[in-house]
Amino acid sequence: MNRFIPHIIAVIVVATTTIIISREFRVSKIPNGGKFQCANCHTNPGGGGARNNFGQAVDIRVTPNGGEDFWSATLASQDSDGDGFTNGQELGDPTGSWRPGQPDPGSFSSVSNPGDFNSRPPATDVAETVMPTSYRLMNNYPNPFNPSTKIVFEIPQSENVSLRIYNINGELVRTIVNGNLPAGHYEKEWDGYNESGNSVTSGVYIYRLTAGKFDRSSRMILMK
Ligand SMILES: [Ca+2]
Repeated sequence: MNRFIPHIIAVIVVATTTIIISREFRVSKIPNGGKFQCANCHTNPGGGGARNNFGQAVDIRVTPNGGEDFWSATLASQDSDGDGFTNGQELGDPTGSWRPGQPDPGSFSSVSNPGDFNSRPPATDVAETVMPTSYRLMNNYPNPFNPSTKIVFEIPQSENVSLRIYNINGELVRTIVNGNLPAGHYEKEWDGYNESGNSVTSGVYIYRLTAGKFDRSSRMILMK
């Protein structure tokens, strides 16, 4: 039986080495990847296991011999975790121009995890580095919420903007924004209070953003 032990050890060593090399290879090919290591690509925060959307996109671009750069404008422009920030915005390289060996792009403190919906770059940093190219109203978060939620939107140019909350009967509950805003990325909080300063009851509410000709509404749920 003992004669099998060296073979078993050899298999374990080779397998472990392969895993470590593949991990280091992928992390080194992601801008600022060192901050989150394997958690950038895997659903398990410690690495390994199933891949998140970002990890799947990364994996497609990694060749078996490791000789190809996968980070690209295409991958940078995708929003793998659906939080309203592109992978490039989250990793500090919005255009996908960074290449391995170059200094880390962006601000290290702003780097977030493109595979985690709850990990987002600070809005102020994103607004400074990336100017939106279109009008967007993102899903509020959290949702359902209690007691407050954030509503995220982008405008590509200076515009008269209104952001208002309505109840399910279409009655105005609260005006969050009403005025001219410069182009940028915005996160506005609604604290669950109406214009009279009273806390509103649980239920479905509608937030409506108008900016120039852009007019979009979405629903959210206050659950106390
Ligand atoms: Ca994202």
